[in-house]
Amino acid sequence: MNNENRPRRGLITLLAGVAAGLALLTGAGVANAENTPAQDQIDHIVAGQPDAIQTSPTTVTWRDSGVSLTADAAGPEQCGFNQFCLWEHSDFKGWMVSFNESSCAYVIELPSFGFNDVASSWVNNTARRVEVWEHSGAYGLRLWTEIPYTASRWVGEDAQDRASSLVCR
Ligand SMILES: [Ca+2]
Repeated sequence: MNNENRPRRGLITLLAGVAAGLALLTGAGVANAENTPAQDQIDHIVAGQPDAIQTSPTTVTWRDSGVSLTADAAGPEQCGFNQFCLWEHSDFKGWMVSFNESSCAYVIELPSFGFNDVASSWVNNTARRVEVWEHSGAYGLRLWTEIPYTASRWVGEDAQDRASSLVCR
């Protein structure tokens, strides 16, 4: 039974990807199209957090902290001045979450920003040293440390898809 379902699930995933591509090509004017995967993710986050607002077709911003989560920010240059950023995939691709230096006042909990256990590459454009931890509350393993004004296009097999919290030093 499970084996019979598998090809169909693959097809649905493929079609969702095609739909996302079409939505990007045609802009936001497709009123009757089903939600893109990005929009589904954004809807999910916005529904659960009053502080989070959608600020573009592919971006959620948290009003109090200025943290931003975006599906359309490939490349290390997308991480702004005085920001540090994580990407879902290696080579600065996939979803990107960006933090301002003001986020450093507390332990940053990645689950709050829809980014638990997904980070694979990063940029640190701040003068702060940023530690990245396996679990919430800076517990578990310290997966990597972001030296000021450096970047990594891949955190490595052992560290990818595990980060749950950040601490600035
Ligand atoms: Ca984790």
